[in-house]
Amino acid sequence: MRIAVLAGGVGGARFVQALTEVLPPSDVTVIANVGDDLEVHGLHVSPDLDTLLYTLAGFGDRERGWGRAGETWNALDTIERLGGETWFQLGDRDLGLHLVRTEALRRGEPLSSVTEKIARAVGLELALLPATDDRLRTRIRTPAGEFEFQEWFVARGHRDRADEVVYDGAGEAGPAPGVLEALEAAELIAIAPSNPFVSIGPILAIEGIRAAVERRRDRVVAVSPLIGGRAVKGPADAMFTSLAGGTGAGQVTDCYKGLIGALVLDVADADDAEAVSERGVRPLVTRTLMSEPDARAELVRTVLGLVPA
Ligand code: FO1
Repeated sequence: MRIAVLAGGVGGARFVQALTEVLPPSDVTVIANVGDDLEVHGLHVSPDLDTLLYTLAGFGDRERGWGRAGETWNALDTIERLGGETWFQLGDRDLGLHLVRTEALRRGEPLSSVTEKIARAVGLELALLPATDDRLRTRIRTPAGEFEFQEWFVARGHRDRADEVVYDGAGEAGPAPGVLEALEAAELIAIAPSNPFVSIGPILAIEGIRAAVERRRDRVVAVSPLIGGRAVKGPADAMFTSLAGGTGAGQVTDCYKGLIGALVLDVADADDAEAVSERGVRPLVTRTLMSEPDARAELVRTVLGLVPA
């Protein structure tokens, strides 16, 4: 079964990993967020693409959720000693990837093409596509001012209330090669349990992608990133409160208004299923915590069950 997945970093990577435990990886195309990309020490870093790459290739750091397992930090120590900026931590192993990518981008190679080469080099069999090859950057408006995504998320520890999320460049950005084709060809489009505002939002802010998802709405299923109204990790719940007015399943459904046919909810949110169906979306209730193997398998069965055999 061909499946296209819209995904952010950690939640997206775990979800795709769960899918490929059941489906042949060659059936899966991942369309990844690039809104939190940044330049660090002159290097282009694509945190969500890299979390997907590392996790799916089996060398991601499971505890941190980002970067590589068994990482060392010698370069970072040197940077610190020399008075450079160290708020965004790049490990020695991780640095190699950023060097290769940055060099290719400077030569004029598109992000999608260098990502494909890196994915093949680390042995991935699925297609990993950045949502766009164009510049798209998420910015967060807060009472303390407006910040680039990583400045808000990492440097300021996402403590400032998010009053608005801005997708800078989305209006001019086009889908990367292969993205629309994957969305058209997919028997199922899944939206991973990633943060709808900062992980999925930037992908859907690209008009061509949004329209393609909208057209296939009956075949689109989203997985809620909230369990019992709380995020497993990160600021999603706080963002739901400030940006959507609450952390219920109704608010999650509203984030994907006109775009999804079904929403997967955790059993802890079963009482909220009616808020989903009231909005014309089919609620599917199952366990969604992907750290538990049984729940992971159940989640994948539920998602794939949306497609008639
Ligand atoms: N997250 C942090 O909280 N602190 C860091 O220093 C940090 C460095 C980093 C380096 C490479 C990379 O691929 C990811 C990194 N992340 C770091 C994670 C990243 O900021 C976020 O998890 C994602 O952007 C949100 O999806």
